Amino acid sequence: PGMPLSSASGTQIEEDLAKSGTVKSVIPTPMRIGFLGLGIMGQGMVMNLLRSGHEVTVWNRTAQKCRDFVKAGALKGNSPCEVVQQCDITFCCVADTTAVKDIVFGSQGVLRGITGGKCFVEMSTIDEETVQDVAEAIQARGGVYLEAPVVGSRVPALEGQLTILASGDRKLFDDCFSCFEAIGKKSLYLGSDPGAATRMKLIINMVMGSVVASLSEGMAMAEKVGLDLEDVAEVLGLGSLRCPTIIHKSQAILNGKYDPHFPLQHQQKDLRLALQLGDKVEQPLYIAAAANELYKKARRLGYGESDISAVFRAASN
Ligand code: NA7
Repeated sequence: PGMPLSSASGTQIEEDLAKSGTVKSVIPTPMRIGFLGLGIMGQGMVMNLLRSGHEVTVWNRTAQKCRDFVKAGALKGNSPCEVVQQCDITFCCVADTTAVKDIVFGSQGVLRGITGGKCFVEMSTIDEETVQDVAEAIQARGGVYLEAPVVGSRVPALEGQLTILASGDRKLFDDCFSCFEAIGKKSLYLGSDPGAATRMKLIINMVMGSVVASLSEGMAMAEKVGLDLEDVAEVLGLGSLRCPTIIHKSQAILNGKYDPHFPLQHQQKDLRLALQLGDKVEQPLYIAAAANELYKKARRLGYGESDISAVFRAASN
């Protein structure tokens, strides 16, 4: 527990981790853990799994992103299939539905490695239908399925402060205990139904998207009517709107610094998926629908890979 990273350290992600100063005492499961996807979220999660003493085998489509993790003690798999074969529990956290389908159903994909009892945990935020397809395909081969999308962006991922929303196999949820302890501050089991955690995640991110879109419009209008954005940010921070999202995103807008904590294109994807879900159950979503248009415009302006706070550029355009 609390195992230090290897002496071959000194990577950017380890410097970030060192700054975070969070040390948890976790008793790591002896099960072999696989992790597919070393994007912004995967990087923080894998480092925290390693730091707490888990044995982790990583794979990422762009293989050079594995390098820092191998230096920090991870093993490297050559394909999703190989990772699943070598591990007891394999987590997957990648961009979107297309990425998940490639990784699960592809020729060297997860499914090819699934045999009786192998466990797969889907952490990407994707649509409900794909979640069902993946769950059924894994189970049809005798595998065990859990979905566990997380709430939180780059910094909570680095600090092991994510909120884990899980649904699917209960025993697998319990077996993930030490992993969830390492990456999160709280994990919730929302039932055995694949899709429940995804629905929760989409609602949470829908609210987030609307809040940040509204902040952007406010800041854009403030600029137009001749107010100092620094004053606006200060006033926002003094009242009941004082929360991490409003504070951090208003600072990002103020400084014009949009390095991605939560990529804007993922926020727009989540709004799109939430709108689809609303469509299915005839829930009107006026605010989210309008916010979605603003994020779409921001993507068109070239801010897809920037932080969601860059939606300000669409509002002020
Ligand atoms: P990032 O930082 O945009 O990273 C995306 C990851 O997904 C990255 O590892 C990509 O690999 C991978 N990816 C994207 N497309 C594919 C395909 N087609 N096949 C395999 N791998 C792919 O995302 P975040 O870490 O911020 O977010 C991950 C999820 O959590 C997402 O659903 C969010 O909404 C929540 P690459 O390095 O580009 O080769």
